[in-house]
Amino acid sequence: PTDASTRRGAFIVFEGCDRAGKSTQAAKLVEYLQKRHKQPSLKSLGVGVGETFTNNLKESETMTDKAKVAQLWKFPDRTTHIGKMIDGYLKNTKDLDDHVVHLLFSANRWECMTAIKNILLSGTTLVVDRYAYSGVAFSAAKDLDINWCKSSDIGLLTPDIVFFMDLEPEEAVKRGGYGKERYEKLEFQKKARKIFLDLKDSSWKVLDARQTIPELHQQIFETAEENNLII
Ligand code: FDM
Ligand code: MG
Repeated sequence: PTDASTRRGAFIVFEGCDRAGKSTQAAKLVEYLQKRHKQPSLKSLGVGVGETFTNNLKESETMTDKAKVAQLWKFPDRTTHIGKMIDGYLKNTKDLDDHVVHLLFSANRWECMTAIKNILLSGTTLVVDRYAYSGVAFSAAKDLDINWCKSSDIGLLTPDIVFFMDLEPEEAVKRGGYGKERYEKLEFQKKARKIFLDLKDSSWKVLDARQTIPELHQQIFETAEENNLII
């Protein structure tokens, strides 16, 4: 039996190329975790055996409670000072050296590490849309040395599981095409996907992202459950 009050939250990452469905599935997983989470019953707390109680939580309390169960995060986090520099680069309003951009993406993770650690330790599960694998795949796709790319992320918290949403970039293009951001180009995405697949380790679950949204969602929560990541 698991106990939300003593157990740390799970660190779940979604990775993949653009338009593979990461954001959709990450949001659906968070919603699933929040809905399926059961409040400890009053009885189990040793109160009023045999009596009935009504749940009179206000909407605001329910929201706070949901955020305590699971939260959705995303990298790059474009809201920080570093994130704003990254955003300008991706939107082509600012040019930066490839090495500098790589280090900014990495620093954007580092600046969140204390917060992430504390949230996990408080028992909240984090579902994170992109992480250090994206950092390596997209920078190495520009022919930066792969070991140099990996080095700035050494020491970051390791995810419990990585769902890699695998989709051929040719298929991704058919999904309404890419936007206008710097990396949203077919040849570049193909290069990044190859590098992603070389980064696969034992924490990875590679999903065929051509499946429907409900099919993928089911595979994802079942896999999370099998891996004991759901409280
Ligand atoms: N990206 C994302 C990187 O190049 N390095 C990183 O470390 C991360 C987290 O940023 F093309 C790339 C991947 C993508 C772009 O990401 C913006 P979103 O998920 O589309 O916002
Ligand atoms: Mg994008």
